[in-house]
Amino acid sequence: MDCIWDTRSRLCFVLLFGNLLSSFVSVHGLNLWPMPKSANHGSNTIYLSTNFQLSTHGSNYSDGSGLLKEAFERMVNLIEADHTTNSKFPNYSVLAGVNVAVQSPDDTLNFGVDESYYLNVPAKGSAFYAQIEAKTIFGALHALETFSQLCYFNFTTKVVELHAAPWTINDLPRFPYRGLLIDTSRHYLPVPVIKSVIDSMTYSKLNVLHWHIVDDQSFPLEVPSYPKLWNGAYSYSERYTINDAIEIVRYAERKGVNVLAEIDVPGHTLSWGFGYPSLWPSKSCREPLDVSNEFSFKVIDGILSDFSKVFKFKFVHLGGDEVNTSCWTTTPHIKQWLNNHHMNESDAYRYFVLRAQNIAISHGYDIINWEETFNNFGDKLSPKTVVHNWLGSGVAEKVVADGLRCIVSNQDKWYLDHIDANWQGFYTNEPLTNISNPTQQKLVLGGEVCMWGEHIDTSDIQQTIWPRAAAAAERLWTPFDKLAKDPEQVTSRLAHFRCLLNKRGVQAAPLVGFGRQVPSE
Ligand code: CP6
Repeated sequence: MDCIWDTRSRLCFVLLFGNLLSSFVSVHGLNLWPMPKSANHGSNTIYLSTNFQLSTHGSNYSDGSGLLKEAFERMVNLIEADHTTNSKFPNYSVLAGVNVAVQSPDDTLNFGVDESYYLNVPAKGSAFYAQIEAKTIFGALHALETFSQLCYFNFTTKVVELHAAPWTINDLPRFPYRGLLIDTSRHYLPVPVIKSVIDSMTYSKLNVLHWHIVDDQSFPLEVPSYPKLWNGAYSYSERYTINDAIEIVRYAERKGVNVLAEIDVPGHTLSWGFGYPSLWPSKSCREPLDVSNEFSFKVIDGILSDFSKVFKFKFVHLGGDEVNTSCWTTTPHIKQWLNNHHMNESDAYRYFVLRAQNIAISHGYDIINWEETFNNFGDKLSPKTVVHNWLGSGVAEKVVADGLRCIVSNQDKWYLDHIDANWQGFYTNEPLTNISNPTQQKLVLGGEVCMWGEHIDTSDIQQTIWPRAAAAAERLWTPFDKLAKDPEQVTSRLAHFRCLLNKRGVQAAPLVGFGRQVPSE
């Protein structure tokens, strides 16, 4: 029985009805999340061997770093195949293992890596194997996740069952960029918490962790080039060493998750000045960064130089949002500088953002900037810019019409800190709204749900992210024509996925009525 039988739900009768229905027609394995591009199945039940094996016959991938072996062992743990004590099933119905054939020997992750996979689970044979085929190891990791969602531990017979075999699944993501933002400036998040967020992302095939590292409130990350930036940490211990950052990136990449680092400039930078007060316009007016001071750009250059050794993702995020330039016009030496350079406030904002872009490009990055940069001077942005929407709907169509790339995070739908926003809104947010030209559609790289940190911390981050982020994850993964038009059609499948998250130790909240989501009456 699935745990969607949620006695805390105020709308429990709705789920109860759905659950009674689904218990009559329930076929374990039809609850895949996100839904694959194509999935065909039969009606046989097979049983996983107590000695379930990984083989790599036909693979060009050597797994020198042990990434596949590790992923396989994680998967075996998740499905509790190691709890199996029953081996009294006829050989022809016992699945001996999974064979993984990967075409590319390369295991470096980056933007646009091929994530497609083919998964076949036969219904019978003798000592038979499930077959995974993928272009890259990262497609194979998604296939193992899908395989795990086909498996059920039967507590009566004490065996892992796989229902509705044979299965043939062909799958690939609709969008290459499927992100989740975390914010470690407003509340520090310990390294193990960040790792657990990364783990949970892989369950719904999200592939970019956008790390909003620093902001006004605190500067937790060590920057070797400018070590005093760290003085802006909340406390002695609420810090990340550069080795912590390396460890987080390594951990994420081994699971197919890219880490997008952000330094938000020139606004949102108050904490930078605790170590280097000359970055503040004045002691009493402390952000944005002093545009008249060459040191501001030297520090950005130092940070991005250090970043380029740690954060290997194609993109770095340079923020650029919510810039209030009043400190620039009220501080005499900056006002003078503006006059000397014949700039007004908006000229200076543009000058700052474009200079920061050039620094990032000099370190080999493409840039992501929040949408205000596009709204104010889109025609001046580098062609290497990806515009990150957040203010509302409608900007993506303008960005791609101008030939720039875009990521969608409109706050009316995809801001997780809006705790009254329900999963249905997350599910129905369509990144390609009003974009019908195929060339322009390709410029929408995907989207991202944002878990801003002002009002959450370690104690409740996971229950605030999940299950709503999973609703967005299906929107970003599953082909448009396979997405439910009415989100209520996926309620029981999402409820099932949220229970799976719980079972795996992720504190995902119920779909309705408790904690983060108030049912709309
Ligand atoms: N911090 C930064 C934030 C926000 C943004 N940038 C934000 C603004 C409005 C809402 C939520 C978050 N907290 N650096 C905007 C991109 Cl509603």
